[in-house]
Amino acid sequence: MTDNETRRGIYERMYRILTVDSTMRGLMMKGAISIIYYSPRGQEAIPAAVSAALTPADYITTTYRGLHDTLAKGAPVREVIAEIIGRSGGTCKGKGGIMHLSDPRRGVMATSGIVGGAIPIANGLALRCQMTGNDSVTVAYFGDGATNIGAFHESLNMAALWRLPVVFVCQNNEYGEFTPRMESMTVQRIATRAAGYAIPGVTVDGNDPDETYAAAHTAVARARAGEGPTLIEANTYRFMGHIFGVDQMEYMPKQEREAALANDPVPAYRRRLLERGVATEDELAELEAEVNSEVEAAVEFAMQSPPPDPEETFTDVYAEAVPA
Ligand SMILES: Cc1ncc(C[n+]2csc(CCOP(=O)(O)OP(=O)(O)O)c2C)c(N)n1
Ligand SMILES: [Mg+2]
Repeated sequence: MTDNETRRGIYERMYRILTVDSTMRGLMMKGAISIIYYSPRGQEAIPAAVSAALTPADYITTTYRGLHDTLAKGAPVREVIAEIIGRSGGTCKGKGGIMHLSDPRRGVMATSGIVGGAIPIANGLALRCQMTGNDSVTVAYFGDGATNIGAFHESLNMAALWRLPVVFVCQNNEYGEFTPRMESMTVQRIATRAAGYAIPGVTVDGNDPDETYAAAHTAVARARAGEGPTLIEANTYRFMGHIFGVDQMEYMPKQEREAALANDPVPAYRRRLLERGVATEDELAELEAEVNSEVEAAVEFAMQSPPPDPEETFTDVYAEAVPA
């Protein structure tokens, strides 16, 4: 059972993600910024719930569509927005952008634009923790399409064999770019792929934060106890097309998309919190007002932050040479 404080924390993360996402799209639409942007709209519940099962010392790796994962892990909104628009105040001084966003101080260790590319990196982080007796757990977030990639299968095999403290979280949004999922795989349930590696595979409604939290909590506890990895398939839907504004979503059946939009996880969870007496209308309105101000101030900070100095081109790129 998810306790009430955890639930309010999950809703706050969901609302923050929603607000940052709609703000970014708004800035693009009015021409204030010009960026490549992969909207996580519709997928808010997954990292909001998974993060509730993590500590600040735990790690994540993610993908280009990882704004929600990054914010949910606790990266500050102002530094994240500055990073996405390429400003020096960003988490990577504006040199990473959305495709390579990281914030190691908050456990956001790597973002990859290579589909499946950050999954083995999660194994590496977990291996280091295992070898040094550090009890941090690493969550690897990736999409449904990534589960067709060799790196996914190799990573599950290795993590299973070495009982690495990893939780593999597949955000199954039913599309890989413009291709419906079932045109690229034969398995109905991605979680069944775990059986090939003799690890637990769990399918959850990724739009239901309580169900997702329960599965994440079990998987994180298992990883932390040295019992090895879990594959969680969190079913959801991508509301906005692959790259925001670039594709018009003609390949997504209208009815399918409308049904998904009607099942928007953010207002649905808000209703649940009110219905179950987890929070009052006033409390939620206050929380939302605070997040709105936070995001407004973050945009101001980011827009005023200068672009990176050309001098920065060669900093943070290569590791310092280790003396022979
Ligand atoms: C190895 C590799 N192959 C192809 C691409 C091109 N590509 C970028 S995103 C994407 C779709 C991935 O779909 P999925 O894993 O479901 O993630 P989603 O975008 O739905 O979050 C593809 C094929 C890539 N970036 N890397
Ligand atoms: Mg997908």
